[in-house]
Amino acid sequence: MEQRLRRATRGRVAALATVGLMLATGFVAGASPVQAADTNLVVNGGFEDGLANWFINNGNAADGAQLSATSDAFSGANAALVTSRTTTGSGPMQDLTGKVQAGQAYTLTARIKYENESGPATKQFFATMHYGGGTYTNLVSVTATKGQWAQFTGTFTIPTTQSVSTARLFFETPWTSTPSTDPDLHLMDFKLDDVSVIGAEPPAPASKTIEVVGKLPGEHNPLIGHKFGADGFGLVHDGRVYMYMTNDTQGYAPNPTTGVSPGINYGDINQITVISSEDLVNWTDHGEIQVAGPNGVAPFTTNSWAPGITKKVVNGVEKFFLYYANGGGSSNVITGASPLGPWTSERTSTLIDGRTPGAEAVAWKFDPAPFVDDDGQPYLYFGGGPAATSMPPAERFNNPKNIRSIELGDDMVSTEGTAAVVDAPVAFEAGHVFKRQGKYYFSYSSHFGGNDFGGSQQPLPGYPGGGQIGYMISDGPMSWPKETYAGVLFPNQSQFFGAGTGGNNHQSVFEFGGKYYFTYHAPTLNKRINGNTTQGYRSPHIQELTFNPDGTIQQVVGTYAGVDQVRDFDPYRVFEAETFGWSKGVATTKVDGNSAQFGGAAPNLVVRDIDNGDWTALSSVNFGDSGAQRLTARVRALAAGGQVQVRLDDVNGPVVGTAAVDTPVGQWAEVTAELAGVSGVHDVYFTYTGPAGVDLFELDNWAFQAATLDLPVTVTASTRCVAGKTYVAVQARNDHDAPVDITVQTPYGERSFAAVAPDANAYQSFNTRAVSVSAGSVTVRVTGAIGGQDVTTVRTVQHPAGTCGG
Ligand SMILES: [Ca+2]
Ligand SMILES: [Ca+2]
Ligand SMILES: [Ca+2]
Repeated sequence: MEQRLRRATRGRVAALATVGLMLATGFVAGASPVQAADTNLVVNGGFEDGLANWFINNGNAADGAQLSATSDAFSGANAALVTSRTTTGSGPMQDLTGKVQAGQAYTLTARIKYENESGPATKQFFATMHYGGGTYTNLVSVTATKGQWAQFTGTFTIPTTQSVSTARLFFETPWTSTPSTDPDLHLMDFKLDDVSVIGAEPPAPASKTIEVVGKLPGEHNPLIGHKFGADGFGLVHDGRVYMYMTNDTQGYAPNPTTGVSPGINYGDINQITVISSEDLVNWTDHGEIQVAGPNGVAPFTTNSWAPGITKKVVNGVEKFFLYYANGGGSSNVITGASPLGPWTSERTSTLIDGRTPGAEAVAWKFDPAPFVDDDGQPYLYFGGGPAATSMPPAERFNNPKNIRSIELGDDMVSTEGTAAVVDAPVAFEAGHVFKRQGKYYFSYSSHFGGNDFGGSQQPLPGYPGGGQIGYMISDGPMSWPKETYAGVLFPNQSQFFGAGTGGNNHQSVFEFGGKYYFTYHAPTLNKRINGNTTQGYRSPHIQELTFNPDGTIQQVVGTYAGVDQVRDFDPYRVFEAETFGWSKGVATTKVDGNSAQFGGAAPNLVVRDIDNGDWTALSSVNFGDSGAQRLTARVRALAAGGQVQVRLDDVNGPVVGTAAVDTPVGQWAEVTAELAGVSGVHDVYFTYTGPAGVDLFELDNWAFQAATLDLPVTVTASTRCVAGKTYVAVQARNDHDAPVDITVQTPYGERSFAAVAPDANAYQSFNTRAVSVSAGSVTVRVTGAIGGQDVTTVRTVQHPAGTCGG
């Protein structure tokens, strides 16, 4: 095998010497390649879909170059053209992460051409894999003749010891440290076409499904048990609370054998997770927004941490502005047409960075939190990290002045003026502002001391200790002198949740239904998976926030119990199956098409990884007095013999209805369960059964149908003869426990009775004006209320034939 690792700097020279020895063969051959299936791992290798799936090598900041489509193709209508190369590594790149495997052999082919007039007569090119960090391996080489398409053909075997958690293929010219000294030789434009990497089929991705019950029945924290989410930021809109979170699940990779994931790597995270609820206990999973990265809404950003969101009417249109940290170096914003998107980027560069006036001295220009004042003026709070070394150690520790406030433009995607210092004591990060009764509240996370903050120090009396949420109260949104400090609003979460749950925190505050709520995170789900040795995967929590008469905040106590459910769940509608109070053993995935519940452009998810014994549950569902008669589920069967069972109040409670998932495998269809005895308020458990060891089905949405409400009434109809004419007599007895209105209708007349008392009769005898009548029908219409709901019951009964004749 001829794999060569090269460091971007030192190691690379030695590696290239070895590459040089291989040039005679034109490619790098594996000694005994593993026999591979005939699968091409490269997508759009012929560039016939333009630049889809391709991007310019952005492995280091200096690799900037331009990638465009060109009609000068080796085959088909398109090829790729790379121009404005600044390093030898500047070239077209495709991410093969998750596709290539260690120990496997692959065959690589591609066509390449350069034409620069002042370039050399021949030029060597490499196909190279970037395995992350400084690890690059040249895979295949070709020496091209100027103006002619040259062909890469070679095999390479990935060493069994090579980590492939990052594997990005790109094309380049041989490395040299200062290519700008001879750009004609090193930095020529080139064209690429017909790229293929053929080998073993990509491995099935390892399951990320969380098998433990991460949110215990009856408890309301963490908010969800089937995935992680950090730095939650609450937004209230149209009677729902939306929570936007750093997608901690993105890099979660539990070992298939041990179940333990490597520690969280924030560099993996470029998505924001969204969940929402109208009751603060049952949460709907809206999936992830692909914010950053090559395929992100804002592809000029790399990461999306610590979201902050607000809404504002701009030019007559209500829009949603989602701010996020692009790593530690900058902050950015994307725009949503609704809280669930669709999302667009109005900017082509980051919103907050080193050029932002007043932010120059901020070490970490991250954690952006928006706030729109009552007069419509928007503000952004951001910043954190080490204090300036120019300060005396005590000041660096106690008043690091590392957080800023700045006015946003009316468009919400620009800043105005100069950022002002927020002099928050012992500040670290996570600034956030809300307003209550004319006062502004700034909360933030405090630092843990150490070299970044002037070494070992004692906080001033009353100042927060490490990893706490402190707060300040001010009369102005841009005025935060240290004197506005008001205390610690939340101690470190490990005080409440114990070993393995420490670390820094990130909070938000929102008002919902007249109460204030405090959001924070804690790795409590991680702890339920792995015990006290957690790997840093955080989960969202909410507690109520209460105030003293003087406006100060009562210190929040973190609990698994969480907050009260603010309203019962309404089952009589279509609602997404990805809505849980609690769950076990399931995962969710985004599917094509819109949400049946949220409509518009809202994403839709389905519940997957449903095995025998898995379940999902809803808290405090109100079926009303008359109850539900049927459950409808939209399902896609994946195996024969699956069932959805409906149980009340406990996962082992009696089954009150069963839907057989007997629909064609692989197709979406509706199944129903007839229900018995489901009325009043209950927790509802959907328990899933079927053959063991296979995924049974996927679930999209549910709907309960209310039982038909009926007012009890006893109707009799008879005929009799009076003075030579036949009469039809109708009697209706009110069997309900409250008065009802009764209307009796016959072909011979109609009569209404108001407020017929319980057990009383409405009676009317109608003259047919005929000697004889044949049998016919009469209609009795009863209106009243059942459980506060207006109900009309209609009864049609037969009367017999009647005659006065002999
Ligand atoms: Ca082509
Ligand atoms: Ca499962
Ligand atoms: Ca759904």
